[in-house]
Amino acid sequence: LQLENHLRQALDRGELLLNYQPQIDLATGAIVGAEALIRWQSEALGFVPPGRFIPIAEESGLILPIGRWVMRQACLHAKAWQEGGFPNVAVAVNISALQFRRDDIVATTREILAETGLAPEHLELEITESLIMQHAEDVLDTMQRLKALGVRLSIDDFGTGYSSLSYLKRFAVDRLKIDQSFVRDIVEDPDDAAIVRAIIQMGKSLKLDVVAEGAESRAQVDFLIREGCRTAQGYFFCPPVTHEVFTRVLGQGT
Ligand code: G
Ligand code: G
Ligand code: MN
Ligand code: NA
Repeated sequence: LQLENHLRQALDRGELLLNYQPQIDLATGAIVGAEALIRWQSEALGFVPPGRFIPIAEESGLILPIGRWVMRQACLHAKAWQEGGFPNVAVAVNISALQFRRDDIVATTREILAETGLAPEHLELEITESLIMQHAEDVLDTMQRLKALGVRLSIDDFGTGYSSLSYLKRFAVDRLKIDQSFVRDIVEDPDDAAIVRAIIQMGKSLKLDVVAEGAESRAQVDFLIREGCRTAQGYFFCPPVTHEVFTRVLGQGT
């Protein structure tokens, strides 16, 4: 409850900020996007990791105002990258299941795009495979209305749930993000290698872009390139960094 009370004030106090992790086109080495990851530097509690406060934000409903702030801030930053000479860098935002079901996410997204002037194709919404697996009709309907706005949809933590192929087609998603738990051991573990290979192939057949998460070593990246994965993010390339640092990294072209 103490954490919840502090979190309630964190937005007003300006204690939340976004970090960005570059997404790399494996064929060219170019930065093609960035995932926004929230950080909380609390005056009272010090640094609180998102793994601790996001669940509380979800239980308390605070994820709704926080989620809107994240999306607005990410769109403003992406707009700044584009005006700074990087017209093709998109931003990906994590969306909680609660935002998806409880907030009018379609209206929120439309308003924020209008307000910030970001082109919809430069905004990607990451939803988890577990949300999709609940396969409620209204989730499907919301996804189709978001697609109609022109934003991109990706499935986060892909491989940890059991979404069927027919589903993936029906849902009109653009990208699959291979969960980092599979990428971690691709070099040593033949089962994980087989899973990652299968997801990449599935992406090709269904014409979905595939992003590998959590790439930490040259050997993992080589494996991904060999198997035809298009895009990756991970400590091997760059950890999540502040907006200022990300802008500098963009300028260096790595
Ligand atoms: O960033 P890591 O940096 O520790 O993030 C931990 C977890 O928090 C991840 O599962 C990530 O998806 C989630 N997360 C990070 N930022 C956000 C956010 O803005 N909104 C939501 N809903 N989850 C986030
Ligand atoms: O759940 P989601 O995929 O949104 O969360 C991404 C999480 O992975 C964040 O906590 C982010 O900081 C973390 N992350 C990013 N790159 C790497 C990496 O190379 N290795 C590991 N272990 N974690 C990473
Ligand atoms: Mn994510
Ligand atoms: Na993930």
